[in-house]
Amino acid sequence: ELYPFKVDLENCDQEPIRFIQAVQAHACLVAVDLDTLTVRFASENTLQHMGRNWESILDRPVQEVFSFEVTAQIPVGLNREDGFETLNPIQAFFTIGAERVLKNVVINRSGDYLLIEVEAASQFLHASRYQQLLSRAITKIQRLREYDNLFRETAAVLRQVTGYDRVMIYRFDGEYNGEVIAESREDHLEPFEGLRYPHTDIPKQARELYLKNRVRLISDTTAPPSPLRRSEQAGDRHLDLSAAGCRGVSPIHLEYLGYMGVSNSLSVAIVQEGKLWGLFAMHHYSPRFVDVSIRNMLLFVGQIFSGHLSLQMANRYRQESLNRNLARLAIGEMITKTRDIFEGLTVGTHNILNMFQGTSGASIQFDGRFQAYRTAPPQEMVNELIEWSRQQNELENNLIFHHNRIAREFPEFDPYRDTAAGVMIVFLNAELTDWIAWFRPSIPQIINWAGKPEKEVIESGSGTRRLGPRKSFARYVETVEGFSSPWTKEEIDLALSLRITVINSLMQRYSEVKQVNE
Ligand code: BLA
Repeated sequence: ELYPFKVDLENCDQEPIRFIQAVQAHACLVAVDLDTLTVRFASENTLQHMGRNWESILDRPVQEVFSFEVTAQIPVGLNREDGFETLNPIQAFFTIGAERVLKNVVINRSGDYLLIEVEAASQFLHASRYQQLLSRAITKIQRLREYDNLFRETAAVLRQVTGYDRVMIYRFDGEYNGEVIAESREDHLEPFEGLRYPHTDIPKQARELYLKNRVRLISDTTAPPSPLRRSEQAGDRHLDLSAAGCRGVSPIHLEYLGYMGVSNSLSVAIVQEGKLWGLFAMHHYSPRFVDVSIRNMLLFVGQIFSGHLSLQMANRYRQESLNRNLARLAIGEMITKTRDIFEGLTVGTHNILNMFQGTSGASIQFDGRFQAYRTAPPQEMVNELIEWSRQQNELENNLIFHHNRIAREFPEFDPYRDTAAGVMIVFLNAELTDWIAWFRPSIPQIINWAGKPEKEVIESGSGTRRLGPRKSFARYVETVEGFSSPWTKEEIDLALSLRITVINSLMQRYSEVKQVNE
């Protein structure tokens, strides 16, 4: 069976997509057992891509199936533990019918097997043209100095060099929900920029695959996949296709692309510090095959982009932390000058209401006095929250509490979630009776989705009914609703250093008062 796992919207994070025993039509796959160097798996479409039907190559030694250009790349006596790297692609001729055809061969290792893929080699891609495209993309990216332009310009240059209809920069947040932060598209296409999508649209196991295999081509969403056939000698373990570019695509994802009207999708992982930061996500509205050399080029451009991004982020971080420290010091001076913590924290150009992006309100409790600013929830509610937060173990350094969806932990806050979905509290004294609290609104969610919310159920081939996109959309709203933007580590650190500044300014004030009295 092609898809032994029945996938629906509830279980798609469990779907073993590495083990889908089929390949996409644009390539064929042959798996060679490392111990015996014989073929144990072959996709049904080998005839079309390498001129031999799958029955005739199963259980044959690899030298009988591939020419010397290919077999020369396979080291003799390769062990399970050994690393394996060929320079992919290998160009080799195959006799297909009456013709000799030049093909690209890609070899990867999968446990005890070598996965050998054979696919078309683009005749139009001359080395000089390739060089030109690559250098254009890289020069452009490296010239970009403004963090904000980086994304839009990169999308534009990628579309220019690849000819895709739509190129998006898709960025993940801390929970792996995603946002299209920039795009370049054909004029007649509907814009996706600014749209957010739930983490369930790219399930965990799919995201993990991107760390191993950073380019994913889905060449034609309408082409029937080619099933993998196995030799009797292969046992009954499924072959792990993680490393294969032509790995068959999850039926639910094909359905999803279908709703978007997309025929082809190419994505490239952007990795920062070992974690998936985002994707270059490209769509084409007709099927198209992209040569492996171009895919490798995009992989490389992705790496350059990623390096440039780290650099820009570090610059931006340095600038921001400078600004933050200036703001903190200005607040400290204002407390000293006004001799009033309430005024000092709130009246100056720099104040606690503009210190953190997106602050909707704040409250201060000091020395038995309480003040609320802007849209802070009512005093008695805030007091209850403070009381509750004091008992939380996760009170960092015993001084700070923060949450970006407080109503989930403390349901009494549910009525205030539009303006106070997120909260950060910093306690000023060890008794936890004096504090500053910041509130953040929930992030407005754009009610638009890649699926079609109006479609309720989908009739699948076998007569079983699957949950359609509306259900997924409802879940999307549920997963993203009621969150504020997260409190970052830098913001938490800033709140803690503000605390020290406030205490120092207060001490300075008391010592002055003391001096005057003496
Ligand atoms: C994979 N889902 C993906 C990928 C993207 C998205 C980019 C990577 C593969 C690709 O490039 O097509 C999602 N694509 C998007 C989003 C946009 C886009 C959000 O262009 C926005 C503009 N997907 C679902 C649900 C399930 C699901 C509900 O929406 C599960 C029930 C599964 N998505 C799913 C799977 C994959 C995937 C299994 C991996 C496909 C593969 O690599 O084989």
